[in-house]
Amino acid sequence: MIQDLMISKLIVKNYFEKFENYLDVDVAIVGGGPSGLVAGHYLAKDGFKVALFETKLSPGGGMWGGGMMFNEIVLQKNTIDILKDFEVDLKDEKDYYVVDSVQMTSSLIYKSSRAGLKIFNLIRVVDVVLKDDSVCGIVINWNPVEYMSLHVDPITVISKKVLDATGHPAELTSILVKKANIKLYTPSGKIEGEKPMNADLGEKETVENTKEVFKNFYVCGMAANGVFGGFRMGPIFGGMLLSGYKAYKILKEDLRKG
Ligand code: 48H
Repeated sequence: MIQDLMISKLIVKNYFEKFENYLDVDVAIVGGGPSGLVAGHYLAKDGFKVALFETKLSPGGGMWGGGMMFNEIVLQKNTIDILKDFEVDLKDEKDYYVVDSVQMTSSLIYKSSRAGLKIFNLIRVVDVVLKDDSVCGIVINWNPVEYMSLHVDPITVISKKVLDATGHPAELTSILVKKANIKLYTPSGKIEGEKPMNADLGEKETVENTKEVFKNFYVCGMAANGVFGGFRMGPIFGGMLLSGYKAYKILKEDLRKG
């Protein structure tokens, strides 16, 4: 006979074991779009302790919907190594690959989770922990609490590094700039703001702009372009994967330096 009480106990026990273990991590990734998932996948695969917090029910960000809800993803050929790691079916279209967006997105989630990335959905990151002019954690709350503006205090996750992968709004960097009187490592010291559409420049800039933007605080994907003033690129996703991969490489090196 199935025991109702046991089902509840197993959910609660396993969730809280996982949650408690991931309150102190090497990297806290904020946002589960393509760039954050790719960064998390490779970091976890290398043995780092990484938690990804996604405010929505489903991670995947802007990848599910392809372009204008046509659920196909276009990627440049230089993403082949990453695409192979995620084992997706590629349609070869001369200079590009095309992948079904549902397969691509679910593979990013599945493979990163299998690699050891701990994904916490329905949790919104609402602040950073700042000590001695250095970011050393994030502040989290349940999405519905934030959504309904309930007066419930959040809790803290301690992390050696924080990666803002929140997409176009660069939400966490905005919070950091608004609340702490600090200068970012951008030309103006502030958020430069995303530029209009230019797929070619936008794709290059996404990778270039993936870097540390404040002590222990990094940006990738569209957040990187928003923060450093890059162009948007529309529905092409190579730059997002390559940005996530670059974030992984930088974070790995910086974590090893200590
Ligand atoms: C927890 C949060 C919070 C928060 C946001 O937008 P994304 O898909 O991000 P990227 O940068 O990996 O990919 C961008 C791509 O999807 C895109 O929009 C492109 C290529 N646009 C080009 C163009 O020209 O329009 O994912 C970000 C994720 C989302 O799932 C959010 O729900 C989540 O971050 N998020 N999670 N706490 N405070 N803010």
